[in-house]
Amino acid sequence: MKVKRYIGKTNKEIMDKIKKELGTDAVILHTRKIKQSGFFGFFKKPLIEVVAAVDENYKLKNTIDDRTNKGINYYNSSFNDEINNVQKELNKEIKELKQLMENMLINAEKKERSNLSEKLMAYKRILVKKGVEEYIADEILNKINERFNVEDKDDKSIRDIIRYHIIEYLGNPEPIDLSKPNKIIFFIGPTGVGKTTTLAKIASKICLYEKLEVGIINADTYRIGAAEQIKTYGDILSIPVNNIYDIEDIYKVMSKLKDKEIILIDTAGRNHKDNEKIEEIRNLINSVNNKEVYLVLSATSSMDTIKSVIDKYRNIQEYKIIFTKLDEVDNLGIILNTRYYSDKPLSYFTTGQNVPDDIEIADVNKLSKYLIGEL
Ligand SMILES: Nc1nc2c(ncn2[C@@H]2O[C@H](COP(=O)(O)OP(=O)(O)OP(=O)(O)O)[C@@H](O)[C@H]2O)c(=O)[nH]1
Ligand SMILES: [Mg+2]
Repeated sequence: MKVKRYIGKTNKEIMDKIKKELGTDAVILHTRKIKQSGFFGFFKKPLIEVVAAVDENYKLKNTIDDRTNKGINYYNSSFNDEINNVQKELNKEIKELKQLMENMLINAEKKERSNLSEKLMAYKRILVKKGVEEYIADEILNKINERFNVEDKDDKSIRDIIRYHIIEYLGNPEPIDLSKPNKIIFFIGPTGVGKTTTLAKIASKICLYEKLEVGIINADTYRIGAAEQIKTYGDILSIPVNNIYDIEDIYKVMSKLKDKEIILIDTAGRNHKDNEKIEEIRNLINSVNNKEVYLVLSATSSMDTIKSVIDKYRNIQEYKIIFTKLDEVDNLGIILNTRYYSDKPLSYFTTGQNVPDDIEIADVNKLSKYLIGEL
């Protein structure tokens, strides 16, 4: 340490000197005023004494500290990067763990709610594999679980119990009621599901086996070729086919067909997203009495599509469901799902392109066997 004494008249004068000699790192240790000696000194301004010091190692230390700080900062920044990475990893793991725990809780809750015995769980797996939605399988099996002591039953009894329940859920099939005369039957539904083919199958069955007088109205004048397609069927079956272009045409055509006991009306395939066209069909249906409406759905559709079709046709209050193209799919669970979702009766299943053979009244018994893996 270097210590030095300075005397001057003003603080500024002394400070400038200290700065010059000791540098800006100097510190003031002590100051005092000194009276000047002698008689004349009494009238003079006192002088100022300042003792200043500087630590000669200070500069070196500062330089070292500076470098050390930089080192620490560098170390800190790479350390911080590492911490950030670890933090990110941890956050990711925490998120995954949270998800895992939530799933475990949901599963535990489900299990608690369903509390299915292993025997019923095995059937749940079969039903789901056959395309039945999980919540529907759960509902059916939970009901059984609540009512029966499944543990003391053999396999056959359990299978029967489940099958009877599925049959109940599928409901009784409701084909066309031919006991009342002058019926008007509408076939509606999305494009390409098999409305015209199904109408032709039903028309020929009624002609051939029921010996009833049948007339056909084609309201599908929208698609080129549709009129020809149905006219061809009409010609083969010797059934008159009349086209209608708007709702007023139906009055005239109906009077022409006044002697027919059954009138089948084919409608244009409507994109279920086209509300206006569905409204047109609804108006046509509402314009007549003594009718039955069949919504034709293809088993090859996805459940989401079927749900949205059913939602769009909700303003048509009474209808029954025909499922087509069963021959093209493996998972017939979609039929049980649709029945559950729409709460509308099933009527016919179609199983191929052959007219009139590939159609049957919806066989819920056979379907129930299939759904539990017996067929
Ligand atoms: N595999 C199979 N094909 C079928 C069945 N029913 C109808 N089809 C076929 O499906 C296609 C469409 O049948 P259409 O009867 O013209 O269908 P649509 O609903 O009238 O069609 P649009 O009038 O265009 O809306 C044709 O190739 C039919 O042969 C069925 O049960 N199984
Ligand atoms: Mg058609």
